Amino acid sequence: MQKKGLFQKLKDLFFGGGSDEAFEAIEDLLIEADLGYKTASFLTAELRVIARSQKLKSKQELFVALKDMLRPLIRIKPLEYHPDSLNLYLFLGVNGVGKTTSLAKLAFWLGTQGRGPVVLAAGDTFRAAAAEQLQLHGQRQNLRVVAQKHGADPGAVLYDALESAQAQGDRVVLADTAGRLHNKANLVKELQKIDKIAREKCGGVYQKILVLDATTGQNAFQQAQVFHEAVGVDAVVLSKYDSSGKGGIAVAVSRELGLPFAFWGTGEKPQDFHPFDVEIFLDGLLGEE
Ligand SMILES: Nc1nc2c(ncn2[C@@H]2O[C@H](COP(=O)(O)OP(=O)(O)OP(=O)(O)O)[C@@H](O)[C@H]2O)c(=O)[nH]1
Ligand SMILES: [Mg+2]
Repeated sequence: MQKKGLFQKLKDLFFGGGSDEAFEAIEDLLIEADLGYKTASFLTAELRVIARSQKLKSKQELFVALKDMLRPLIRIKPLEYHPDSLNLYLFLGVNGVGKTTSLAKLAFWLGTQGRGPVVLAAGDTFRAAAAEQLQLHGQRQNLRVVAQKHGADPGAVLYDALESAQAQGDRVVLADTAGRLHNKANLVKELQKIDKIAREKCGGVYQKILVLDATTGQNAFQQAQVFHEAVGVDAVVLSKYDSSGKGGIAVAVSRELGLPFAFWGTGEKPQDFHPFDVEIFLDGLLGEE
């Protein structure tokens, strides 16, 4: 992962200790790092107050202060899981963000934690070959896949998967969804139907996992807003963190929408999936001191 953190960029800047220009430059860097205008200006204003009151002058001091301010803003949440009940994780996100891959990675991760048995539900009935893609993941990990034909009702697929998991005593259902329908209103309506079935039928832990692509910047923020408003999001997976120099979008999504991050994806293989770690994240975002 070749990342140039904010601190290196800060070092490259002309820096007249504590000047207005310096704070403007910091704000620009934060915006550039995908923290969004709102969070960037909030942080810069706070940093200015702290720098004045504590008489911070050096880049090093400002860096530490910024890191201390960011730390509590990032929400993280371990995956909710109950060993004695069914655990349903419904994967949400726009097309191409990494839903299906993240779902397969979570299946693998659950296996490493001794959790399962896991069954996969091919809830993306919209995109041709989506079910086949999931079947392939199922084969590779030796997991059962519940699927129906292309164009089937995704709610019915989920219902089937839950019923068969309950009948067979499976512990986990990982359900895929379509990232794109004919339009946004359709997508929202469809998700609300799926959500209703999940709530009524699951009877155990039910978590909606939103996948956000770390490389898409501010766009990811808007996606989070749409999905959260539509059905409510319980936890976020930050995918493609390996290809992103920043991942700063996690700060804005945490602070402005209050959504917690559970995992990040660092590649295409099943094992490229890790619980979200704030310190590693901050080091990646800000760079080493
Ligand atoms: N480098 C990298 N690539 C990833 C990661 N996660 C997913 N991908 C790749 O991103 C592409 C899209 O992933 P999918 O899992 O198919 O995305 P999706 O959201 O299910 O897409 P749709 O089904 O079309 O809505 C694939 O080529 C994945 O291999 C990641 O963490 N890092
Ligand atoms: Mg998919």
